[in-house]
Amino acid sequence: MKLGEAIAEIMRREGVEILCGYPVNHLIEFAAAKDIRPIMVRQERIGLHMADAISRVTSGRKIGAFCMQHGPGAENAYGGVAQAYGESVPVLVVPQGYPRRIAHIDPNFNSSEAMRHVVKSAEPVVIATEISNIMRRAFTRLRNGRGGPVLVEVPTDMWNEEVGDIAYEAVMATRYGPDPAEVKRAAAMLANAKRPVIYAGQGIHWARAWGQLAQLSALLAAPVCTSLGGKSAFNEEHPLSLGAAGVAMGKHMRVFLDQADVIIGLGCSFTETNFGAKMPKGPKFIHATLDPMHLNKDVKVDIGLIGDAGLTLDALLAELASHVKSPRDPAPVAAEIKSIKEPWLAEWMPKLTSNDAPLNPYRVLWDLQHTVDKDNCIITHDAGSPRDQISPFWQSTMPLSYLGWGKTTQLGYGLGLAMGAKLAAPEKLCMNVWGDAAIGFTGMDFETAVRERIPIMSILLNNFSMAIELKVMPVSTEKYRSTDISGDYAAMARAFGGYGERVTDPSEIVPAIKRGIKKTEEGVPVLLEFITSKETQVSRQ
Ligand SMILES: Cc1ncc(C[n+]2csc(CCOP(=O)(O)OP(=O)(O)O)c2C)c(N)n1
Ligand SMILES: [Mg+2]
Repeated sequence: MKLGEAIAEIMRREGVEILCGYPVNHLIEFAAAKDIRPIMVRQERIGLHMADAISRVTSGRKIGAFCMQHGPGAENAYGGVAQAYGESVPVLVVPQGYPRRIAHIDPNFNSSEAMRHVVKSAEPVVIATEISNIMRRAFTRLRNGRGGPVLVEVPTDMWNEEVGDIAYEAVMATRYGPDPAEVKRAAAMLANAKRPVIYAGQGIHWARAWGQLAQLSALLAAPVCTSLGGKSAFNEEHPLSLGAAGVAMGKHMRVFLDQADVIIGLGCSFTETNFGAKMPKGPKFIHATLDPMHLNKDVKVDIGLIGDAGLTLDALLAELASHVKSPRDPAPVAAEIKSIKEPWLAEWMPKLTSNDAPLNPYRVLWDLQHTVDKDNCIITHDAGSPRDQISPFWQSTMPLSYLGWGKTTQLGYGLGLAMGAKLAAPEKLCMNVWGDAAIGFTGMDFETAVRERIPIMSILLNNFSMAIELKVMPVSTEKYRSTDISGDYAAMARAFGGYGERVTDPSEIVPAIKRGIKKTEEGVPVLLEFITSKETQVSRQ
């Protein structure tokens, strides 16, 4: 067997069904021969974002994979790899490498070296017959511990080297759990807390520990908030939900975090970021995370629980049973949440239901939320104001129905996520919400959605501006119009063979969404371009 065939065969045995990529990388041909569907993108970053979503939507049960050319392809892919790294998402990345003869000669881009700081591990193939060992290491890292891109670089002069027969079996995914003594301390601290708050991160999604999270909340009558990455880990329509933290959030989350005496972070890194909640100084912190490197990183913790969020929650629940005999009454906490949330929401209602034209972006997203079947959709935001306009108000109801992100915030990430989500969950309505700056980065890949038959519904909030930068760039805006942008993106979508519609009238928002959904059901990718005001108000807390 040739090296390329062996890699494709190993990927097949590992359950990889889709290889996102861009030529030249000979793995594309070897994979296609093994019935692994290649998805060809228009630029590398998008392919990584799609592979990322395949892993996310399946909680890593299906590993997303991406391959690209040596030199320009690898150089151009860097951003996508870095984004997956920032988000701790497992993705198999297989760059083609320069021929070994010149792989280490300036100025040739050497992926295993140049990407080392944005991957979980990077290994070049040096001896072809080692491929089973190399891929075993790679898949074991992809399936175990905290996620991240794992890179295997294949020098282009090696694809056809003979490796003989391979005896490769899919690797195991195993879990590890916290120190029982620390679990005991955590249970006692939680049981005695007067105002505990649960802060859930994306570790809940990877561990599929949604049920245990809900149980813990119910047992303690403890409110639950999430990071953006953890959004949808807890039903946000539940009376104990505080919503998700981002640049924007609901007032109730801020109040509860600030008044907590104990905050337990579950499956989160507590990373300090503009795109998450600022943690208060007062409370005690229990930190449950897969990665010990997270402990005491940005938040000083009192108790550390290292391990899989599901195992941690199982252990905590078992231990708590002796402290809390039956679920506590949630009514007082629920009433308090409501008493803060309702007036906050009422303050926003004029924007959420605005009849203005140009449209208010909050209104568009409010109508979207009330038109789609929320239980059967996957939605993601982008960088820019659209994120801050959707994240506090969109109440996700089902696990992984919202792909939140933002440790690093690349404009244009959302489109690839929506496309990857649709590939992994074809029965769901998959959407990305983005602004006109974001579409500038990856809009050309709407053509990929059309060509590869990936019927997503893309919601574009076009305000002909980088509105989020208006306050940052007042002089350059005034003198040079530096924050202005332009474009007719509905026309662009139609030019690519998709369904494109520009919406300017508030009464057309819902009918347009319905037309869009119908088109996706017919297999046609949709871009709804809503012409919006340069809204800059954000629910910062
Ligand atoms: C790759 C990249 N470059 C720069 C930024 C910084 N940035 C964040 S949002 C934004 C402008 C967003 O404009 P738009 O998408 O139109 O949303 P709006 O705020 O206008 O609604 C910029 C420049 C980024 N997030 N990603
Ligand atoms: Mg804009």
